[in-house]
Amino acid sequence: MFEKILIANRGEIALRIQRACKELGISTVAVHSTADADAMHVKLADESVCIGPPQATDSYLNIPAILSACEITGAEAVHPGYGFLSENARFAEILTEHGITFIGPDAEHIRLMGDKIQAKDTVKKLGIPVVPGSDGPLGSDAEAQKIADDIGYPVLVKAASGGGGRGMKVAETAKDLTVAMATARSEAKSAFGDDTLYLEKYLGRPRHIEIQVLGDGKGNAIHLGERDCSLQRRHQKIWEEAPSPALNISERENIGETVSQAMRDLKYKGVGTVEFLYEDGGFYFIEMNTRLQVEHPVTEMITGLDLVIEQIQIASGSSLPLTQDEIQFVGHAIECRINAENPKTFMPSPGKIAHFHAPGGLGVRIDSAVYQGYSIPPFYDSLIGKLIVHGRNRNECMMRLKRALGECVVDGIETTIPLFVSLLSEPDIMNGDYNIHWLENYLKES
Ligand code: MV4
Repeated sequence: MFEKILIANRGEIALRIQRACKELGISTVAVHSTADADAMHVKLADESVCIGPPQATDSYLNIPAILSACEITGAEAVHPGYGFLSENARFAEILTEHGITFIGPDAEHIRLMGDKIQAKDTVKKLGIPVVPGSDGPLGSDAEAQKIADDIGYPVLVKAASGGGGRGMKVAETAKDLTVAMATARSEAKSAFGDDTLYLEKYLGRPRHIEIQVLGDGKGNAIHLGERDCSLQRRHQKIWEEAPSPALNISERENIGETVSQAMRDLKYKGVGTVEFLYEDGGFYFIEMNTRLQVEHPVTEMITGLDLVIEQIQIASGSSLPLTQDEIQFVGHAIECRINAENPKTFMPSPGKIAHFHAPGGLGVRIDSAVYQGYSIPPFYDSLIGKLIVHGRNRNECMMRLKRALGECVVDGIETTIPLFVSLLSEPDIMNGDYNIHWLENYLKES
């Protein structure tokens, strides 16, 4: 096992990773920008290294600075968290070349899943259901027209280097397709330096359901059930829950086993998330994330596993400690993302937290790195904490969530807490009856 891990991240996830390290008896190195000198992840680490100015490109994305910090402190492994360098295959390779362990999948798998066409092609061959569409990159307009005619309109033009909703265009008719392709091509070229496109049947009212997987890189892999992440605005999830209100036990077992088998075949290492659109009882693969995700705690709450501890043990060479039949799903969990934003306009609201009180009690978890008197810097994302609530069933979980939200005190800045209080009295939310468009429609109407 490692003696010292460097955590190449900030905020709540840096703390989350430190907690796992401490429970494993591993000492921690924090890195931070000059804007984060007072941040909690720096205060709680065993050691810290300043790696640059506030802009993330100069600090948290600065590979030479992070390598130097490993060198100075003698860290043997790096945990990238989410965002920043977590899905940068080149970073994983460079660490390996320097004899430092990247806590995550092999660079080859990060790169494979970063190319959305290759990812889809690979998982399809491994038996995972995908959205009907072009097999491979789009060529001429005429070729695209033919594929679209075959699968039927509406279709969605996507960028091979896109993901997370960037560079997508819907075409309702053949006439729209020419425009959609031209627009998508030029947007993809300037955003990713790659104008490779592909085409899919457009699903009109799907849910976003993702399967959590865990592999040891030796051909063992299990799934930890799904998370329903349909409640989102502009591709930013705000509420995630497990299990999905839409699935029954056999649907879960079927998709879970299909995904696990594919991960065994790939010899996938570490945690991963296989994302699906779910509509009319069918699953359609869209992307795979090769990192720990923001919403991993809902899975931890219903399985009792610590995903970060699992990541570290697997990175140090351990085999999967559990078989699929040893995984038990207990109760229901919901995560609310508490952002420093106006709850109606979602305008960022950085500044000083004048008063802070975290909720508590049975089944209530807060993952946050803020404290009373802390000033939220304007340079990074606006997530200031996650409230995760567990109950024996969805109803108990919702009642507990309402109670916990009522205990929260975050004064001095605006937060998304009032939005969650409103959502809890919406019949569709109470019934679990929502899809990926529900929140944006609700915000338009209210
Ligand atoms: C789609 C889709 C409908 N049909 N693909 C957006 C992010 C990227 N991961 C894939 N996305 C979508 N792909 C087909 N064929 C609708 C979306 C989509 C979406 C997906 C998941 C969560 C939120 C979303 C919001 C808008 C669109």
